[in-house]
Amino acid sequence: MSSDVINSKKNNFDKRLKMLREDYQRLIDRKNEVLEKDNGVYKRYQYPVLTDEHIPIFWKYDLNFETNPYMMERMGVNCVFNPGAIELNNKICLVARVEGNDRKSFFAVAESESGIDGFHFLDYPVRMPETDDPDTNIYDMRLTKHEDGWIYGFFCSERKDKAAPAGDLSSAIAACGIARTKDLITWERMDDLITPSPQQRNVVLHPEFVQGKYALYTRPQDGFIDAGSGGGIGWGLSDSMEHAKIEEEQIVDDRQYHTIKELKNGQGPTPIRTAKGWLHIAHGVRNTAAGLRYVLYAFLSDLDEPWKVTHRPGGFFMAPKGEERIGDVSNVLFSNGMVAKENGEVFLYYASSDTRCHVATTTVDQLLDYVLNTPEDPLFTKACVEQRSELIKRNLDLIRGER
Ligand code: M1P
Repeated sequence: MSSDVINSKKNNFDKRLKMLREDYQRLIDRKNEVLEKDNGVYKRYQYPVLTDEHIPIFWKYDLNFETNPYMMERMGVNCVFNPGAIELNNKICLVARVEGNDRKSFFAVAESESGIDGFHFLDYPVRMPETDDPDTNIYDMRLTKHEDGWIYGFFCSERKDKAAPAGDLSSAIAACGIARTKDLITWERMDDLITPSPQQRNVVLHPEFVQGKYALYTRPQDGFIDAGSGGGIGWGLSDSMEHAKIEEEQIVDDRQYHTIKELKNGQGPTPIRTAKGWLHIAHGVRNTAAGLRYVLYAFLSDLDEPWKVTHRPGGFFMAPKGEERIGDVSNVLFSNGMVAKENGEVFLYYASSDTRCHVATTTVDQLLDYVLNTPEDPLFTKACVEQRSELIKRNLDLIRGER
């Protein structure tokens, strides 16, 4: 190759690299704006907090001109979603689910001072140790700062179903993987959780011991996608975290016909302790002609007996809106990360359509007001209309009285 050709290629290489670096930096430096319109319960923001474009250039490109003269992307990233969240060393850290172009998900830590913008990934993804049975795919980490002093990551570990007939390359088994850390960088892997259910996803560790044991929210399910005869948010106790085992699972929050959680539901982030009870965000799923629709809902459970739900606001708390509706798996909102600051502010992290991560901000007071004062789903249209008519009448009496 003539030196002119080499020089021109090198120029292109340098130009592309400069452009990529500038685009990346602009994205990281971009301020996020709160959206004016809100429902009084939480505020949404203009931009997602993490996307595939937040992935460092050096995770995707070979930056050496000798081995990558066209400055091609070598190892692409498809999407960044379903982040666990925690406050650590005065920063908000997200442990996101990063999915490579090869469909495998892995975890990566991104941190930010504000919690609403400036999220950037640490240099390396999490190098999660394996058990004796390697995970094909891992995802959806829930982070819990437990009173035993460890930060636990509970996540889904997916493996091929070895009992599936030859030719069935889709059947899989979902199990709950468990690891612990002090810094989100070095992780110690424990045994996978054992429960009476054949499959588990959406398992979350309660932050306090209950009856002297580790307490877990579970999601028993018969199949990989279908809850089957199982489903609902379950609850169980385990003596140990090194070899976690739940002997008995009881249902905390069941599925119900013609509700937002008819098909399945799952505990979201680790619940928040409040003066009035444990505050939970969960996801509910129903079927539609366009496929499954995932929305978020909230409920409150008893402080001493967290498996007893005391308040169940009807309907969804948050549903996909605008661009949130569209992505790899459209019409999905999913949340497995929430941070409650000491001053009562709450940062709820959620992903839209299995593609990108967002934040919504609110306060413990607002969330409590929401769960304590939103009426339950009365399950029948006539009762729904009566419920709404009572509100209308109270308001009209008020408005007319003021005239
Ligand atoms: O695709 C939507 C979600 O589906 C699964 O959640 P669940 O087990 O509750 O149905 C998970 O794969 C989750 O990651 C995904 O966002």
